[in-house]
Amino acid sequence: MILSVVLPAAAAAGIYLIRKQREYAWGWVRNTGSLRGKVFIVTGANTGLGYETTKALAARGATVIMACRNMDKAKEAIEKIRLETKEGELIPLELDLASFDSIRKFANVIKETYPVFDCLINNAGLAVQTKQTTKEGIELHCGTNHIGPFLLTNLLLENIKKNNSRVVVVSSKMHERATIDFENFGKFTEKPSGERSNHLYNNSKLMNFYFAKELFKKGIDVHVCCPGLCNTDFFRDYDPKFYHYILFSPVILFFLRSPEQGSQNIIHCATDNVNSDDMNPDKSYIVVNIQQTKSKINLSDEISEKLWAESAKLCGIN
Ligand SMILES: NC(=O)c1ccc[n+]([C@@H]2O[C@H](COP(=O)([O-])OP(=O)(O)OC[C@H]3O[C@@H](n4cnc5c(N)ncnc54)[C@H](OP(=O)(O)O)[C@@H]3O)[C@@H](O)[C@H]2O)c1
Ligand SMILES: *[C@@H]1O[C@H](CO)[C@@H](O)[C@H](O)[C@H]1NC(C)=O
Ligand SMILES: *[C@@H]1O[C@H](CO)[C@@H](O)[C@H](O)[C@H]1NC(C)=O
Ligand SMILES: CC(=O)N[C@H]1CO[C@H](CO)[C@@H](O)[C@@H]1O
Repeated sequence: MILSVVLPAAAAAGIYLIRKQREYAWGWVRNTGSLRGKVFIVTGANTGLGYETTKALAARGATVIMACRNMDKAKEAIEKIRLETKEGELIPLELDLASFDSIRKFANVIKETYPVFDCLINNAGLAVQTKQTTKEGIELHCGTNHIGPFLLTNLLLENIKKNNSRVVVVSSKMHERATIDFENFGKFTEKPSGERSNHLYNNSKLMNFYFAKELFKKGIDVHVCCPGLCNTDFFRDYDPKFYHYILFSPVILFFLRSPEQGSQNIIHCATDNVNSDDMNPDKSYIVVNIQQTKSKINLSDEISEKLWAESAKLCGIN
């Protein structure tokens, strides 16, 4: 009788403590130094990790250019942030990473209005279940998660070099079990048989790492990170049902971070004076737990150079 109360209570207390321990281990950006006068560009700033990053940067006084594909959502996000902080400046600006036209327009506006900025945070990204393409017909994961940010960063590269701006690439641990299929670069391919997970997403996140490596080789102060598994809108296309929550409850309890927690690695990459060499993507560093931990993959120069060339070809730049 007593046991039937004590045991569940003890189990609940145990789970709670483990969860708290996990949250502690994930870490938190403790630096609250002012970012007044600093300009950050955050893609996908209206929701999820981009939203939390934007809010935290603004709270420290930064100017944040919120690069969003939907201006109504951007404005709603600003209203929401303004309920929490009046600091900083929030500037919504239209950017659809699945359209070269939109990317070029956005880059031109930045060049005219904010030619000097401190940091470009390539955060926007997605995973979908169906066969979809960008405006130019590029497979959607490759197009939105890699090619779009590739073109955007390249269009702004002169500005980045001139002011020694930092570039943050939000990748994922999912890159570790991925490949870059040059035969079908930018094209849809079927899942390998027996796979349930999204290979196209994994592959696009590996492209993020190779992209960061090439930027690093060009002398850019680039930081690549994984935010961890986070409770954002990211899974919207997977339409989670209540039984998924039950089925995945151990994962949720022990691995799922809040969006605010997940944004910590991104904010850390964007604001901390981390030694640039420690962040060398050539050493395959990935930021998890705020400290740098080594990623498992070996980023070959051959692949990173080929990816750069193929991506440039696809964007029609040189
Ligand atoms: N959540 C996780 O567990 C997790 C884990 C590892 C890595 N990541 C990475 O973290 C980044 C942020 O994801 P999140 O979790 O914050 O997801 P999210 O809540 O779905 O937010 C994604 C953001 O990207 C924007 N976006 C999507 N397609 C776009 C396009 N074509 N042009 C411009 N913006 C576009 C979305 O805009 P709309 O609102 O208009 O759709 C949204 O603002 C992604 O790169 C993702 O790969 C997430
Ligand atoms: C995608 O990455 C995850 C995590 O590394 C892995 O478990 C999964 O098998 C990968 N999927 C494919 C199709 O490679
Ligand atoms: C990584 O790749 C390079 C060349 O592609 C190779 O020379 C090196 O031995 C590899 N390192 C590991 C640890 O596999
Ligand atoms: C916005 C801005 O001016 N950012 C930086 C540009 O570079 C100089 C030094 O090179 C920095 O002092 C600025 O903060």
